[in-house]
Amino acid sequence: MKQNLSLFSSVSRALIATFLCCPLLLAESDGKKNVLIFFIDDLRPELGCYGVDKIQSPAIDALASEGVLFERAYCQQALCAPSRISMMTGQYPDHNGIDGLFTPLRRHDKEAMTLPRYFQKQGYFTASYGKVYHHQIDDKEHWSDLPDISREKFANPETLARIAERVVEAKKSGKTVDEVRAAGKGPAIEVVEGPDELYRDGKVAKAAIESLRKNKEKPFFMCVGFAKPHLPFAAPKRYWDLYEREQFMVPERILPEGAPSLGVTKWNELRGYRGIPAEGPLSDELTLELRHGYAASVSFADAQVGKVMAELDRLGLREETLVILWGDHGYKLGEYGLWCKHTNFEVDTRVPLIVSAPGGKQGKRSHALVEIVDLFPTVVEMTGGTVPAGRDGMSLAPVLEDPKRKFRPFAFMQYPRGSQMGYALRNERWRYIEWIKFDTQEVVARALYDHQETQFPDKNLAADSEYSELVAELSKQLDAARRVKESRLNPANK
Ligand SMILES: [Ca+2]
Repeated sequence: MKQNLSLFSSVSRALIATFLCCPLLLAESDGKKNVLIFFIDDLRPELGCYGVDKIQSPAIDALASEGVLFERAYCQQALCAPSRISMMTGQYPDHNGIDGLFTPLRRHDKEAMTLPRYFQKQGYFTASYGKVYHHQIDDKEHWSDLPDISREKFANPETLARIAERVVEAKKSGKTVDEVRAAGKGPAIEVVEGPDELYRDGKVAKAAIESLRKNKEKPFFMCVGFAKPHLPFAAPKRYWDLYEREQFMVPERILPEGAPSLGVTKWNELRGYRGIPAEGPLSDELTLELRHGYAASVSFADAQVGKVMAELDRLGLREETLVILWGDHGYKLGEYGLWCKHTNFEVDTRVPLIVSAPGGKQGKRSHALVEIVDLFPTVVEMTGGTVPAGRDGMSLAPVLEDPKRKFRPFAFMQYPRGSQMGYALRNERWRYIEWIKFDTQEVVARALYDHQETQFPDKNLAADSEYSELVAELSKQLDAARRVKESRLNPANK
């Protein structure tokens, strides 16, 4: 069957589209379709295919030209672990119970249904390469292949030696675990000449390619996670050389007027790296260097996607493989004077998402509001399966068949801070956020941002009497949305 299909894949895509008007039909006639999902860490939806020409992302652009690009996809929480677990379970963080970085899924819930577990049950070869779950051991019993690929963040031997010295020194002087970890952080950027395999992502691409060759006869569910453009912005020099420093701008560094303090961070993630001041704003020079490094890291990750996709094509597997690429959350690069993620702002929660289904729509864009929890039912439905009960997401298949159609009335997301949970709703125009105390369920802060014209509105309108009716209506909708089964704020769970 696979051999026949590899011949089939050489036929022009136009012909294929004529034969197969509906992607779901292919799943039914074809038995088990493969699934390949790229997880890209901290990737903003700023790529060539998202209309940002200065970013060089030819491989992801090519994938977008072979599928449907979602302009308005939102993660469930702007943090690696909960975002990825919500994707893998198809459940909101309040439902699966994980809204922090330090809880592996299976330690929390041995019975949870996840995509790898589902596909293992369907007889698939299930494989995880690189940063897929935040905790690599998650779901280890449900992966057929889970190699331990080096997690080294730097390639320069001098940098590695200095880090090792600092760690030894910190341990000797009796520092705490956190202090030792802090001592082990290196610079925020690195430029080294050499092959991609100097870095983890290059090794991950290689492992995925070798696995495709080895396992091409089996139906596979393969997750390939690239750790760039996550900090440190470390990539081979040729990716830095794709850009001139002068191409980058220093963004407006002013918080929206009236933004609640709960809604912002001190971006300690970046501050922990060498060369970054412990407090206060970054200089223009450092801002531009980091923005350059982020772009270089995006192009580096993009090149790894390209290598895996080229192998998929070369092996003749493209026409029987559903390919998805998504980013686990957005990212601030100095906008609002802030860095990294960890908020409910638009820039932190809007993510890149591309779904390329064999026989499906090519080069289309959807403006439908969709959520990352929607991927679980989408992948199951597109491979001809039955979606297990208890998912919060909805299959995107109708949008994939008609990219012009609407989907959700709003996207829903959350972020915890101290003794509050911040819940956010994003509809066609507005972003509405409530910070609610866990114990009393009191709303302690609200924000309303108008995104009609911009991704970076400059004012919180929640207290403006002109918008009181709108705030009341959005508050009602948000309240209904957060009353999922296991919500800590759902009175039924008290
Ligand atoms: Ca991340």
